[in-house]
Amino acid sequence: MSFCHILRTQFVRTRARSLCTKKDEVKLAEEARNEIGSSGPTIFSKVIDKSIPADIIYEDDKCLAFRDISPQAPVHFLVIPRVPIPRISAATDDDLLGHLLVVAKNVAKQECLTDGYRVVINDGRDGSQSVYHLHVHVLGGRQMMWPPG
Ligand code: DGP
Repeated sequence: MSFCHILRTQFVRTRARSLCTKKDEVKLAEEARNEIGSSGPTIFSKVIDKSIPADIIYEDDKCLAFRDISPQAPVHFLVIPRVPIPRISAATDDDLLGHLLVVAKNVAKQECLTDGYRVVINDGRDGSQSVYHLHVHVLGGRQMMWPPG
């Protein structure tokens, strides 16, 4: 780890302590670690290469969908590209983003979410992203509230 990375980690931790609750601090520290490693593999690379178990409910040559390990709704799955794009703001203007949404819609139908569902992409610190491998959340099976927290 370079000196700059250590400084950045300290900065994020200090900011977390002054602004946030303990729970937020833990999340920000985790994010800092992920951000430092954002050009490298995340836990989702291990889901893709199947070196860790996941409940995969759809896959094709560009992406896969699997159930979230910490579901926030009766149905909660993630759609991720096979290529490790760290976050949506780092994505290029190709058709991959559209494909992820098409797959999200098709798998939502497969999961019988006929009364609707929510599609979420968290980006970066303010978006509360914790895993720096682009992922589309699909949540359904209960009434969603607005505005989100
Ligand atoms: P986000 O905060 O938007 O970066 O969401 C990351 C999501 O990833 C979070 O809802 C929990 C989920 N997640 C993290 N690690 C794993 C894992 O190893 N397996 C599965 N299935 N989901 C994971």
